[in-house]
Amino acid sequence: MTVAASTPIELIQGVYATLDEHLEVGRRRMGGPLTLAEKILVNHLDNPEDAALERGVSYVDLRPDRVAMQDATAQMAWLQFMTAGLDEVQVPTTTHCDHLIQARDDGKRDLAAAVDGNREVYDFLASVSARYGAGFWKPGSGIIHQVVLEQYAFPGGMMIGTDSHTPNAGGLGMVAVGVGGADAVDVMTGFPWNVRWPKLIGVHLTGQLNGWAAPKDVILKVADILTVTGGTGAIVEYFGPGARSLSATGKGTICNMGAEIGATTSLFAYDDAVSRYLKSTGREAVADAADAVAHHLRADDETEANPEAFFDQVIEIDLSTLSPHINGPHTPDLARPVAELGAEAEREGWPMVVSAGLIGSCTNSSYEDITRAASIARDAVAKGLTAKAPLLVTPGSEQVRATIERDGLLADFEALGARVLANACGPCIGQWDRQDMEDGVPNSIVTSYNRNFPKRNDGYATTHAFVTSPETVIALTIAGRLDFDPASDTLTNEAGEEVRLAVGAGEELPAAGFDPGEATFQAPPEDGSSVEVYVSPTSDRLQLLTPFPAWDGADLTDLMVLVKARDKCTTDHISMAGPWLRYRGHLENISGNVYMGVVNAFTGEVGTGWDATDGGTRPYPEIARRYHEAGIGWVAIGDENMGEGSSREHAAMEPRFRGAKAVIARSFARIHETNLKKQGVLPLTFADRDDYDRIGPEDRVSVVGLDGLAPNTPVEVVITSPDGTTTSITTNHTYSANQIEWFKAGSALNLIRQRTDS
Ligand code: MIC
Ligand code: SF4
Repeated sequence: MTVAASTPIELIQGVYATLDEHLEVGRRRMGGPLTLAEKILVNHLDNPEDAALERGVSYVDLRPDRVAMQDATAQMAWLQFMTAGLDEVQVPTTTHCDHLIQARDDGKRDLAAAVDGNREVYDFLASVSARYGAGFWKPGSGIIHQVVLEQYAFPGGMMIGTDSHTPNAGGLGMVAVGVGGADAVDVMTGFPWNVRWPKLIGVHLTGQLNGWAAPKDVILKVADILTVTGGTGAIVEYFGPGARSLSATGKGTICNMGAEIGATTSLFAYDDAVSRYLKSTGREAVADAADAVAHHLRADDETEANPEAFFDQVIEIDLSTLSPHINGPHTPDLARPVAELGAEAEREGWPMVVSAGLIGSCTNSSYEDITRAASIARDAVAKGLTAKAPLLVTPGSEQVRATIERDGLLADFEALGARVLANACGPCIGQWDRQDMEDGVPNSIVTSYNRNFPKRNDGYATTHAFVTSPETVIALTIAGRLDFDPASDTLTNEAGEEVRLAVGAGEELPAAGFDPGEATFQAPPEDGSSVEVYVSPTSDRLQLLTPFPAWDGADLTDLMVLVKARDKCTTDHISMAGPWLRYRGHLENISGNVYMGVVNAFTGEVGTGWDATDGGTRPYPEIARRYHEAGIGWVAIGDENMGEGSSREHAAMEPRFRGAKAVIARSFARIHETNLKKQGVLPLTFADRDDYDRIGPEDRVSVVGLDGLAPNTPVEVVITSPDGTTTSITTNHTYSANQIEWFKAGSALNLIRQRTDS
């Protein structure tokens, strides 16, 4: 298999060739017209005739067209793949270096420092990709999702990626889903990808954006309506005249941040805007192929005419009346119009002064985003204004960077005093060596990113992060205050005059075409078998994996409660990013952060708990290590939406490695739940949500009757309190029959090993 810098037209034609036949099967089986999501899913079913298609209930096997992985998750995925004993990936796969570059000075210097500091990891990823036939995008090439949008995504395709924002490619009409590394390894080793047949949420867009409103505001509004759990288990499909009025990259922004509502993915239909984008990024042949099957690359007309009959839930948004929004702090679904933020900040005591503005991330770093923000910068400079706070800009890809440099847009930002960082995630994932602020000082930042959990950007718990569109970021940074509404307020310039910022004027695509910039793609050799993949036994950043032991067939008895989490417990709370990204390829070392950010439900303290071995209080990672060394099994208890956020499977592998047997929560985020299952840890939910309150710090927990573990059958959990009284409670699980085999084998990977060995 050849893996190139873009998806070969033959692959795309192959996907389109089966549409007629498969969609007929789909219409017959589902009894009528299909939504776009259903069309793409049916066309990728391993077995369209027989798969059980019960929304939100049955599991199906799918055959994605591609796999993409970013450096922070790819390390663990490749380490797992290496143990499968195959010679080559079975599906086109790419590795992208974007998460490990720290923002400090400027793009050039930061990139050089990263190449130097991460050499061992980059060498590993480059060689492992070459060895097994995958494409490699070097550091500096850009953020995975922007590169995928520019090179690999195609309408009607399906891909999985080891990053929760993989749905970005939904902007081009692709079903693109974020998964843990073990799911990626299934597909890379030639097995189907197993997922629950999704529910469908339709978002009907009418009207047209105007004034300061941007595509970002659509998803900020949807997040407000659905909250961080409202999209769980669902694909969100956008349709209607308003959808067709948006640019392809604008659609990408909306799909990208659908990760924040827990959606499996989000999706737009193929239309003229997508065609224009494909052509502008050098993919005329893809646009022509899509034109030939265009009727299959949008929902059947009946679904738009009568959406309630086809979607489980329908949301109406009129773009003409949508006002600019800003969400946060601390959660991406706390929304309000920009005009109302000042009053709320005043009421809540959030710092009114903006201490930094950050533009970029995979959500908002397209050419159009940057042109809109740059036009505001230009206008501000012309009107005698400067930015009141530091402004940092990260271009999404080398192609975007080279193009905006050529078109003079970087200069517009620099004239306002902005710093342009490397084409990478940077401060979005805590890779920000922030010099202008100290920990402990309450401050507010505005970003065009998608996540804003505490400590996410600069590692400081006292930073309040608000997410909004790039144009609102730049306006609030110029004003230096949260209580500035660019649509109605004025600013005083150097000459003492009152001036108003002009609405941003974006260009959808560069008139002079894209400048590809530096060549940063490395194709694998024809035959990679002689490429050496080196992992030093003394490395502190990479460690070969030892398979987890299989289940011994006995019930899990007398487990300690290592941690009981209160409130939000995202993957950032379970396995922090920032400085810990360094250890993403070393399971033992990264386990040094396990549950570090969790709020202890018993004490309210962050990251510490009761150690049963001596009754002391210690940081969770230390207790976990001590339990591991003493061979003590344990459980973790969670509240709602346990494991919200990232796809990082470290949040499941670390507990597994340290001896977790089960995680019992009120509810789980999709990817985290799957990651736990894949790694052999039981994710259970309280049948009675109040049972969460029954669990005390010194209780012992037994999960019993496991030899009868079966789909749709509750699992009994017995809680023994220190005085010996026992309480039996009921928990539920979402295992399918096949997935139970993962638990029995000790991990899903152990099963793959058994199969590839035989
Ligand atoms: C994120 O935005 O949280 C990340 C970093 O991109 C993660 C992946 C990771 O933890 O490596 C994600 O969203 O999946
Ligand atoms: Fe990178 Fe941030 Fe996007 Fe995650 S959300 S992929 S860290 S830019």
